[in-house]
Amino acid sequence: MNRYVTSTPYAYPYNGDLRPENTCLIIIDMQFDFCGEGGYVDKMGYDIALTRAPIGPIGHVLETCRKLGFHIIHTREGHRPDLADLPKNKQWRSRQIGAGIGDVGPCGRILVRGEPGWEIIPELAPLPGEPIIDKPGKGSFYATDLDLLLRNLGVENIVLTGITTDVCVHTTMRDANDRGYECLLLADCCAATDPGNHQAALNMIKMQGGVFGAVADSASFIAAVS
Ligand code: C5J
Repeated sequence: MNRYVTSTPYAYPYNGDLRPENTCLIIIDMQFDFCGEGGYVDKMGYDIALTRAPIGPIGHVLETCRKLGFHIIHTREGHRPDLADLPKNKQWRSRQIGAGIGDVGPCGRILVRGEPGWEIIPELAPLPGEPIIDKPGKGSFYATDLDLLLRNLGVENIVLTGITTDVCVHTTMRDANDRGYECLLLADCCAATDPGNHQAALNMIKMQGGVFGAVADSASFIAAVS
């Protein structure tokens, strides 16, 4: 039986083959550093109310996916404590805006593995058995084994959620699309540090008949799979 999510610019997935066995929910970087008080985004001066807004909708999607047996993968952006995997230009730029990666902040060293700010928020904490991908970059495939995991699991469809829409979520979606995965971004399960950038990122996906995949909201996804 074919199953489609009501989405734009086309009903997702393109072939109607949407099953827990071939579909993975990816939750990107729901860490204190991106949506917690005193974390990286807060230190940069952006409004964490924006990046906290998707917590509730992601929670509903996560609960549904767990109940139905979908594959679930979490990601965390962060660097080794000795910063050996931190490009110098990334560190330099972060210091320009007053939130130096690797420097000490209210949530420990910013974006460093093992520090309080780097942890996933408790509302969306991974369950034992749900893989966590630790990535040094914005994309979830670069310098990680995500592709290997997805191929071994038989995943064809990826449902993207998390923060931020225009940076880590978009980089991951573009890379996944190039690798042949059929991608759906859930708009209310993502956020950017600038609402205009969030909207622009959604618009980009929908160009050219869905150049990177499709966009839906969490209610449409839940309705389609339930
Ligand atoms: C950023 C991310 N925005 N998770 N990281 O630096 O999108």
